[in-house]
Amino acid sequence: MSEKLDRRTFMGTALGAAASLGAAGAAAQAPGPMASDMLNRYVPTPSQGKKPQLFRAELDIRDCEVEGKIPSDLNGAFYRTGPDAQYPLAPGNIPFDGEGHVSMFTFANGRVDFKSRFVRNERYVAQDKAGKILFPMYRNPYVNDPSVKGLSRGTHNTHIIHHNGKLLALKEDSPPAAMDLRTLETLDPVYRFDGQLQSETFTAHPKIDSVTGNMIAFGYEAKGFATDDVNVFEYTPQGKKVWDAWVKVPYVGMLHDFAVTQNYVVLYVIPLAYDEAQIKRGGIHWSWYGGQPTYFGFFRRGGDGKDVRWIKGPERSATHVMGCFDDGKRIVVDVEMSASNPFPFMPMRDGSHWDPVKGASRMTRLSVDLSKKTPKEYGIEVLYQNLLGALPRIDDRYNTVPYSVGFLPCPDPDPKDPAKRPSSCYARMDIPTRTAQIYRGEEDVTLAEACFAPRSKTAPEGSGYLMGVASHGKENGRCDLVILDAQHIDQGPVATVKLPTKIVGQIHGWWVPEAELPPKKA
Ligand code: V55
Ligand code: FE
Repeated sequence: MSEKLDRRTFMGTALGAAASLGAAGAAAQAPGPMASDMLNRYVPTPSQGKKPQLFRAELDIRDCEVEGKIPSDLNGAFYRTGPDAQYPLAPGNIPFDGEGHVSMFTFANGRVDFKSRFVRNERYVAQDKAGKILFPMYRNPYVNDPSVKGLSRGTHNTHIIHHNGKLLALKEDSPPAAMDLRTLETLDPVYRFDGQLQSETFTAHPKIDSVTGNMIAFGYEAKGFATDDVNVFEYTPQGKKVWDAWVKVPYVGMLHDFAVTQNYVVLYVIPLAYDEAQIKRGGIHWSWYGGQPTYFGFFRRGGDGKDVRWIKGPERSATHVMGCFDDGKRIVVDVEMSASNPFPFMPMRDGSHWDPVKGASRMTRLSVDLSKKTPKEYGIEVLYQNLLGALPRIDDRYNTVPYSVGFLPCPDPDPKDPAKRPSSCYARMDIPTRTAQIYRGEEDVTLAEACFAPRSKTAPEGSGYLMGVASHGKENGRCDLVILDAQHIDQGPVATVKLPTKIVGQIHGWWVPEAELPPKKA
């Protein structure tokens, strides 16, 4: 590895700049073939050698500057969230522990307003009062300041969704926080669905059923810290719980996302697992257990979970599900998959160095043959060899059913000058044909996860707009929101919302059409 790419430099940058997490970054400062492998996920934009600074600016910008024209059929709000450390992270802590800061672009009749607010959850409020960090280590309750006993540790920095008239801000170690869809005011810092939520945790990746509109979600470590219990549940759009089931996992690994088809729920256990010795040393919750197996677990929706079958597989990581379905013969789950630990800031348990090649993800199809009574293995097929990247999205109307279109932030799969920093791109994947259309971002730009907004409720799959935040490395991270015609992303933006500043870095985003938003307050 070259000087510039050594682990310490890389980690230093990665740990410091939680405010600017993106899908590409630090590694990209260094040219060469390795750069594109590392240009993969949640790596901050280059801090250009400067000491990382806190961000924390809550913003209101009315009638943003726009280049091009906002399409007349794009009305609603694009929400996004990410970690924005309230106080400097404690030594050894990781950027995933920054406090959740939610932002929102509201589109109405060609006009765009921007607003951002921290989630005023119990942790934020307590730390604000104390003027310091009280939860110093990612998911390690033993090092908390004694004053926070009984408070929720949730940062709500990972995802936001609309459910039953509320914006739910999510972190997988805690119940959601409920926010006002228009003002981003925190309405309930520990939202338990009017007492219906039994699990102590709630995933950052609920799914909306493509047929019923119900929300299916789960919590892992559901009976408390480091427990092997998972609770899966389903709520109507009006917030009534209609189903839940409990299962036990083979070991306590990170269950960041899951798959829900019309008939099945799939949990995929990866060896980024609970590390008790590390916790006792005051470290973070997880480390990567090299050589340990994965488990693909599936069970019927609507059942009691007792039918769960766990299929053992090779060492792999899979964090996000792109799409999934079952067709009676197979369960198919498309995921971002890497050979080993995808996160440079998650420790390797054996003390080895993080490997950027083994940590690079590709969209990969996992499948299980349902005709076999006890399937002994699950299939693994890489869908796109040449696209590296994480944070895939689809047209969310196809969450639980067969789908064909995916979107992925990725480094240029076909760079003109391989010695230069590859540009940050979006791919629109046509999955049945294994082809992709590419949008190449401007030079020196890092593109965050994209979000799809359908042209209308009944528009065909993938017909609408793809939007994502582009941060300009040479302008101190100043951001634009790029809006592309989702069917012709290679033609470049139809409109670009120009912000005067950088904004909080994004993990995930969510589109809410105008018809689902409450009336605007005066
Ligand atoms: C992820 C993000 C998190 C986390 C666990 O893949 C997994 C993402 C932003 O926080 O706590
Ligand atoms: Fe995620």
